[in-house]
Amino acid sequence: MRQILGISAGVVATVSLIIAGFTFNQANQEQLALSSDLQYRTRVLADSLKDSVEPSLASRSTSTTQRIVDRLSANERIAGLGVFDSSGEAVAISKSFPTGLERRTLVENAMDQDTSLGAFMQSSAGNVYVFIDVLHQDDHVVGALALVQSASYIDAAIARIWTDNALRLILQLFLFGAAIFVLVKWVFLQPIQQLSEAMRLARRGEPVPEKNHVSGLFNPLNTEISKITASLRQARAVASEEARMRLEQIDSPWTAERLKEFIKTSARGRPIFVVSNREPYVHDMINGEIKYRVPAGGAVTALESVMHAAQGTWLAHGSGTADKEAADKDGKIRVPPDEPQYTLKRLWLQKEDVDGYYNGFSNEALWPLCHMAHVRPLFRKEDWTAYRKVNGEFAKSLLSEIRGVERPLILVQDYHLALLPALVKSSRPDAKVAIFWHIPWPSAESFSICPWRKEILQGMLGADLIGFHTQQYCNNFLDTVGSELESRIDYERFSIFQAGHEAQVKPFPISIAFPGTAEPKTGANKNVLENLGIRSPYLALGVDRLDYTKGILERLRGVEFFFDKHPTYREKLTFLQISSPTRESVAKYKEYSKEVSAEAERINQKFGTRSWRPVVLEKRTYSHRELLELYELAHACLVTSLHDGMNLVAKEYVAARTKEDGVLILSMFAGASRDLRGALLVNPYSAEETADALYSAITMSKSEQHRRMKSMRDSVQDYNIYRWAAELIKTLATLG
Ligand code: ADQ
Repeated sequence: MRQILGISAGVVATVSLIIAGFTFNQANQEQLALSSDLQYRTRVLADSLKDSVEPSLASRSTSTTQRIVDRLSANERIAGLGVFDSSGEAVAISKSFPTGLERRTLVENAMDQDTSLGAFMQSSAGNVYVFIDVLHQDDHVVGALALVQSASYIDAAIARIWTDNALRLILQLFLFGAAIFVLVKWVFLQPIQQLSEAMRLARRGEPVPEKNHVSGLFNPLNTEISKITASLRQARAVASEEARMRLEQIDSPWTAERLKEFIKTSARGRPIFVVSNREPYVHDMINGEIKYRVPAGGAVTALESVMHAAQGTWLAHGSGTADKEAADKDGKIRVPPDEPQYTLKRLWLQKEDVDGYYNGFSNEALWPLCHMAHVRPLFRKEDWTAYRKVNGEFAKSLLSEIRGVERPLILVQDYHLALLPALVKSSRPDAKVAIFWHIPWPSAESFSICPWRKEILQGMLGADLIGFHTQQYCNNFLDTVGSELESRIDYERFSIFQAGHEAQVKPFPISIAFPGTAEPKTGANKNVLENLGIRSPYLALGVDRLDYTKGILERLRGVEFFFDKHPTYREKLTFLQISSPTRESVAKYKEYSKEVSAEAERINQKFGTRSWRPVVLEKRTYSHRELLELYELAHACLVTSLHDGMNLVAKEYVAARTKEDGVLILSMFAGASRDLRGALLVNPYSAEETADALYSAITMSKSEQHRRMKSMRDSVQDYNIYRWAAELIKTLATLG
């Protein structure tokens, strides 16, 4: 619309300028013509009057002259008539002679030059033409005749030209404007919109309906669009065929494309449903505009690929400030928003339920219960009630989604939804349900302190498949079930049988997208460090959510120990800790964040100099790109979690080290320590071990760095996120 208005305004301005130019010219010519005509007529009239006046002036009869003047001025075309003697004094003057004229000067000038003179002047009677003719007797100047003719009709004629043309202009503008509006809208804009819709459909491989074919001016493009659609379809078929062929080659790396093909064959068209607390796309209201973001995390990347392939439904809690506005009345929205592939169904929860279910039971009870980080779990009855209620709401929503869908495959994510598998299976035994537990599973003794342990286990055992990151967590789970419930455990098959239902327990070590999704590589930007005030030759890095399980305080003590033990490295090494704030409404997390700041400050006070801070603490969420730059610049990365299901930062660091150097210092209590054998393993509780590992990392030979890093990169590439998803789906689908 703005473009149409812009074009119309441009045309209006141009037409107005042209018409104004023409009108100006026309008015000038008309004025010139009328003026010369008046001048000519006045001169002829003056000449004829002169003959009557000259004799009376010669006889010096004032009364005769006056009579003649009165008689002659009765002519209605004459505005004034006067006779003057040789000294310029009026001898006789008509009553109607206009006042306010500079006639005397004109009269004197004419007599001095002995020639007739004329001029347009303003007078009491308006615009007039004054003509002075010199009177003679025997070739001597005896006086002058002043003839005044009204010229106001010329002004009126000019004004009429301007008004007529202005009216014509308004009419033309109106007609032009309307014509342009219609022309641009119907002839250009509408076909362009049709064209862009046709291109969008073609890009997505969907048929372009007849109504999207443009006609008229753009008609030739229809053929081109058809050709593009055909080529795209062909390219997709070839890519699909190639991917299918690659599937046969066991050694080829797992990619998003390979995963898609794999799912098509292994799921055999069975619809896939993912259920998680967190949604893959969050819509927020920012400065009055709805914007979406993708929350960080490996699981989202993997499950996104699954959803792209399966085109299923993802059910999650709608937590964004504009989630409701962005979704339809059922809470559904097609995502990714730029290129819809699957449906995200948002579930709306009451704030007090979220407090109890998420902040309370999930994060203050189950999280510390499953992590051995020596933070006491808080078991509140009301949190448990909210947890059960919300799990019930998820079940209700999911059941309504799978109504009428035969043998759906359901992937439940994480410890927020432990009760969901049994709730779903009791209504839909034909559904195949997997639950993947992203955090550790503790020992049977540790778990036994949970007042609602049996209900949680029963809920999980409703699933057909229960996945953990490591074999150790699977073992712990089997032990826990063995000591808490009446059941039969088959240690050969790693299955638990209860009332005729089998739940298989299996490790699926989660990973990252490696090789990563195509992001242009620009090389590390050293300004990043300069901006943080880091100038030391060595950089050690930590990247975590500000969570007490990540061992950030213990890591800082390890760094302190390092500088105590190796003072020569002061001012040569900086430890950069990037920590994104997390779960800020939970008291323990607020406290932890303060403690981390205080500890960093204390160490900086102890060793810092005018130009160097040993610890740089950044408390904010970094973008993927920014993290990648830091991973590329860090000589060592410290992942010293007190306990961690897997830890993706360790794998991200390894993936970023394309030159196959750098050293990973990894907690022996992180699941990743099972996969990344090239890391320097430490007990995070020992500051001395962390300090020693840091020293080894900084002094390690290039060849050893290369040997260790290469083995870790090979391992992440071999078991990347796509393989994780493929194994999970394959195992679930083959369960029946
Ligand atoms: P998390 O406890 O969140 O995940 P982790 O596996 O390390 O831990 O994943 C964190 C993700 O957040 C990484 O992708 C990392 O890049 C990103 N991240 C961390 N700090 C950041 C910051 N400051 N700015 C930006 N991004 C940041 C849980 C379990 C883990 C398990 C995963 C997946 O606790 O053990 O590996 O799920 O199953």
